[in-house]
Amino acid sequence: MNKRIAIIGAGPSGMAQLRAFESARAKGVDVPEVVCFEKQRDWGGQWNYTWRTGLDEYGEPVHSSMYRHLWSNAPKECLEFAEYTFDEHFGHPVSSYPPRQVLWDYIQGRALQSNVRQYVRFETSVRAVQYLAAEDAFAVTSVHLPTGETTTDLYTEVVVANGHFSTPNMPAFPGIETFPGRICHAHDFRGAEDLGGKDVLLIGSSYSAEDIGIQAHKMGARSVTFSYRTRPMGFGWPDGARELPLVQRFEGRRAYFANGESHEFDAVFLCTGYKHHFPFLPSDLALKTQNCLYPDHLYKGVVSEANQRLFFLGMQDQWFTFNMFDAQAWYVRDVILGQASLPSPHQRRAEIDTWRERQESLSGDKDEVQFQADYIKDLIEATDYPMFDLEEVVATFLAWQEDKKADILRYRDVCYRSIMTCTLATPHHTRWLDAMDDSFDTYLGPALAEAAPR
Ligand code: FAD
Ligand code: NA7
Repeated sequence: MNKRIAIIGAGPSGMAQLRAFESARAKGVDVPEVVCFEKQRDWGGQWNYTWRTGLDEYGEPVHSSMYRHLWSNAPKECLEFAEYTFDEHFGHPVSSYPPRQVLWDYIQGRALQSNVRQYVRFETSVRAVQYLAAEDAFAVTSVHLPTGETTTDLYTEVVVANGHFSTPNMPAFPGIETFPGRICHAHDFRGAEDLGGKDVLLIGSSYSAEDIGIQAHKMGARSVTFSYRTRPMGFGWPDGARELPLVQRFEGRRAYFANGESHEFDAVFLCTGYKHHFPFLPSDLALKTQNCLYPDHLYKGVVSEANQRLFFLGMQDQWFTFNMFDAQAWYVRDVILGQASLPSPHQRRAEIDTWRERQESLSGDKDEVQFQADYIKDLIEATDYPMFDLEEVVATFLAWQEDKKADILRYRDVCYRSIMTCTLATPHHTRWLDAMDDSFDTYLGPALAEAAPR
């Protein structure tokens, strides 16, 4: 059969894949049919905020884990696309840590520019992918959610881009069922407005705990307690915030910690991470991995070892995001189009092993971010995606880490220089701690918002 490509998910990774094919088409390459399935009404993945939690209006698990007033948690200069810059999108410098809606607009701007929306089947959820050896193709079954109509079509290649920060890892703690207040996973957190004057407990010591904790502080929580399993985050927390070792048990409102302390709380947030979840894939094709920098069984981090026509985007733990997804999507495109050839399965396995051995030896942030930069460099060298100064991005990530250590409440007020255009970000008109209205128009200012592409 003729080549036909299915992309599952139109978040930043799936959109990068669409853009990659479109960029080849613009250069005169004969691109096969591409269909992108997106279960939400709009694209943008995590960045497409919803007030809903649990199930959506069609009974589908709600995808996005972002909350209403989320701002970028790393400098935008680290995630900038190499071939569609912030300058090009906004026409003027903006701050280094835009709110969610502004970054959503940026991702969207590039996709609209390349006219790829036509390839997306919205409100269409992929239910099953089955490899048919006789046809050497995949049967992809999807459901159009508003009508309930199911369709099965054959595709020669499948690109899985469904994200991996949506299915909560939900540990239990003895006695937690007796806690009378609000308990939810970070996935279901939508805002801290109701936490004013409250005592808040966050279990976990990574990005979600840190960010929801300082959001609770910003919104006037009386106290914020972080509870860690392995090690504390160690930032200079403001008055009223502290880190304690892991909760051992609950008795009603009271939590008992491993160091013998106990305290009463009004709300508990399980910031305990996520599981990679592929309900539409049979077990022999599904990726089984922890959240790590180099998941096993993926050559170049994207080509499935189980089937070389099956690809996964964005499955890594993420220092880099949008530009890493681009590098992956460009490489996957070239493999599909035959512009990049795959070595033998044995050689692919050996290369996976080499990366994974290096992953085992990593110690600390500097090693980790350098590892991911080297991984991206390896991908870009195999494609025509514009190479950018990855060492500068590493330096910016490390500076960001220092900013957080210096002041966890004010790091978002720091400005960085674009690695792509050298433009220096402008300070936001309101410092993050005081910025309560982070709508698109207020962020950009009315005149600039008018001028910016939507
Ligand atoms: P996603 O964004 O998760 O998109 C996956 C898409 O697949 C979704 O649109 C979903 O609806 C669709 N989908 C899933 N299953 C199906 C199906 N069966 N059928 C059809 N469609 C399906 N990154 C940053 O760079 N900066 C940040 O500040 C930042 N903050 C974050 C905060 C939170 C709370 C979280 C959870 C993540 C954050 N990230 C951040 C990382 C974020 O994951 C990436 O920026 C990016 O969204 C990942 O893109 P993706 O396309 O791989 O996955
Ligand atoms: P992460 O970065 O995967 O971190 C998960 C955290 O949860 C981490 O601190 C874990 O502790 C902790 N964890 C996991 N299981 C448990 C149990 N059973 N008990 C206590 N603590 C536990 O997930 P995040 O949600 O913070 O971040 C994911 C993305 O969302 C990220 O890209 C951000 O940009 C936003 P550990 O250190 O393993 O002991």
